[in-house]
Parts: sequence; C-alpha cells; structure tokens
Amino acid sequence: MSKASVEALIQYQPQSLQQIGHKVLNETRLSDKDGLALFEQGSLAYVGALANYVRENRHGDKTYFNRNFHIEPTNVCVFTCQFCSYSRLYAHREEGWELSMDDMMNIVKKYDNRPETEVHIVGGVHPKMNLSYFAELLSKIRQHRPDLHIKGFTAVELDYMFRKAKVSADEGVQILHEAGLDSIPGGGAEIFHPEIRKQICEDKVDAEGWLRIHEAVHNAGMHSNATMLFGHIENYSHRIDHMRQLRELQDKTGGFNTFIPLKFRNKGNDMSHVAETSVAEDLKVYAVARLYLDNFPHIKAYWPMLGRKNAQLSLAFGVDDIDGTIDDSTKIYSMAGAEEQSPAMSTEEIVMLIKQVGREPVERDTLYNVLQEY
Ligand code: V47
Ligand code: SF4
Repeated sequence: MSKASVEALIQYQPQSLQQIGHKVLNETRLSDKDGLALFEQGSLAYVGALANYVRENRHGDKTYFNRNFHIEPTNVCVFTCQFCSYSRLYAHREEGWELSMDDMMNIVKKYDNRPETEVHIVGGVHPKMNLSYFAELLSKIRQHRPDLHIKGFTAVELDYMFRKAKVSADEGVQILHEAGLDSIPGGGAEIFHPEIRKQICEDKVDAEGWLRIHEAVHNAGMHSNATMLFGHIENYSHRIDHMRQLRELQDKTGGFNTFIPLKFRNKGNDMSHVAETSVAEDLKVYAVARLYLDNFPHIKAYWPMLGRKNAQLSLAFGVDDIDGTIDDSTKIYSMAGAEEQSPAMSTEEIVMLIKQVGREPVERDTLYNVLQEY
C-alpha cells in the first residue's frame, strides 16, 4: 500500500484518528491513548490499512515461516488456568500423559535427516520434571542434533523449575543455555494486568516474574517471543497495558523476535461460558499490535489456532509470519476447539497458502535468518 493511498484514507477520518495516521506515516511512536483510540474508534478498514502499510514498509510482501516440530513433555500441570483445555491437574494425573526421556529423544530421532530446523518444547508444569531433568534433555538433544535450534519452556515452566531448584532467573537461564537451550517461546504471558490475571490464572507466575525471566534470557544473549491471550474478560486498556510492558522491556533489551496474539478458544475449559471474539476483532488485534509495538520486528499469526483462511487474511492486517510447518504433535489448541484439529501443513501447502494471497513465502530459521525464498 502506497503512502499516497494511506494519506487519502487518513483525510476521511475523525481528527483524533487522523493524528494517529500521521504519526504512523512519520514513524512516530503511538501513545497508550492512541492505541486505545484505535481499538475504540478505528474502523477495521482504517486500522488494517495503517498496519498493512507498516508491514509492507518493513517486510514488503515477505511472509516468514519455519520448519519445526513440537515436543510436549506432559499435560499434567500443577496450575489451574481457567482457560486451559489442555492440562490435567496433578491430582488427576492418571488422565494425563507424561513422556519419558527416551520417548522425547525418540521424537527428536524421528526428524533425523529431515529439513526441520527447530524443536519447540512446551507443556504442563509437572512437579517431577525439574531443572536438572530438563538440562539433561537439552544436552541429549544438543549432542544428537547440534544443528537443531532448541526453543523451549515458557516463563511459567521456567519460573517453577528455578524456584524449585532455588536458583535465580539469571542462574537458571545460564544452566539451561549451557545445556543447549537457544531461545524461549512466548507462552504464559496471558494478560499481565493483575485485575484479569487473578481471575484467569491466579496461581502461576505474575507479570513481573514473566518479564524478569525474559529479561534474563535476553541478557544471556538469547531471544524470545511474547504472546497475549485476548478475547475473554479483558478490555482494551488491559491489552494496551500488556503491550506497553512488552514494549518497555523490548526498549531495554531488544531481545524479542515476535509478538503472537493468541485468540481465546472456549471449548472444554472453565471459561466455556465466555463467547469467542469475531474474526474482525481478531484482525484488529493483529493490526493494533503491529502499530503499537513499533520495536517488535515481527507479528505472528499462529495458524493452527486461527485456521488457514484466517491466517491468510491476517497477512493483510500487519502479520508477516505464520509460524511453522509443524506436525500433528501439538494438542494445546485442538483441545480448546481450534480450527485445526490435527495441525500439520507441508512446506508446499504453506508456500501455496502464502502465495494465494499475493505474498512471498520465505523460509526462516528461528532467528529470522533467511533460509530459502520461494
Ligand atoms: O500461554 C492456552 C495459550 C499458550 C488456550 O513462542 C490458549 O513461537 C487460546 O505460547 N485458547 C501456549 N489460547 C502456546 C504458546 C505458543 C504457541 C505457538 C508458538 C509460540 C512461540 C508460543 O497457549 C498459553 C496460552 O496463552 N492457550 N489455552 C485457549 N483455550
Ligand atoms: Fe498449566 Fe499452561 Fe494449562 Fe496453565 S495454560 S494450566 S500453566 S498447561
């Protein structure tokens, strides 16, 4: 989208939204008030056009994906997040699954001599699986596949492991980094604001702890992602507050690669009475994130949760990354009623999906180095 066509669109907006449009064109940082105004008053067409302008300015038509596979060590969890359809409380652990070290290594070995470049390890918080256990897993994977990027453990899992081992965030991160950890995923952030956090995930790490762990990861020279679980009981100001805290940490460390808004899905959890948001609302969240998080290089739509068609749509609303080819080993969304019950997409399919909406597929590694353009 050209600057001239965005300028033309700006002049038909109310005064306050015109000012925001000019800030975007001049690359001036948006304030919290601007972010709120976009949510409250901006039409999807306007907010989307501004976000698309920023996306194309930074990345052109390039749309990133990677080839990865998931390991979910267990779905047994000591925490009680109300939105979670995936975990089985430790008290009901016989209903859950728990992979042994050998099971996990067998998953890794399944990908020998294949083009996957990343393993994503994330699961419930099982009381038995502690820091030394996971350090051992990391060293084994590293020994077996020195070339594989290991992205593992949300700040929730790490906080639990570190507290149990009585080490600080910096010490714990160092131990795992030396064992083979390369980066950490963005999960567990949910909504930072205590007003909401205490209602949806009271017992796990709070905002301060989540941010402290990501800061430790960045200080150790690694990167991480950030997420936001939206579309449940939070309001617009909680979303902006969440993104502001991420933007502040990113100003300090520059260690975040990508922001991933995660749409709340309401099947099979304790928040099933909460209606899901419309696709229009989802697209607006991506767009506002692209505009407000000016220091985040990438905005990612996680296609297994959104579905393929909506993932395609999101590419016109600020998104430049649609995660990986992954296989069907991730269950966290299918159990919550996501579009993709058994998410798997081949490289050919992902390339086609991106090309169908006029964008250029680019295979990346976890750190966004370009591996192949299609
Ligand atoms: O933190 C749980 C979310 C997250 C539901 O960093 C739900 O590359 C919607 O963070 N509806 C874990 N969402 C997954 C995650 C992730 C996924 C893909 C890539 C990356 C990355 C990170 O899943 C949790 C929570 O926010 N979640 N239940 C639900 N019912
Ligand atoms: Fe456990 Fe994660 Fe589910 Fe919360 S979202 S209950 S921490 S598995």
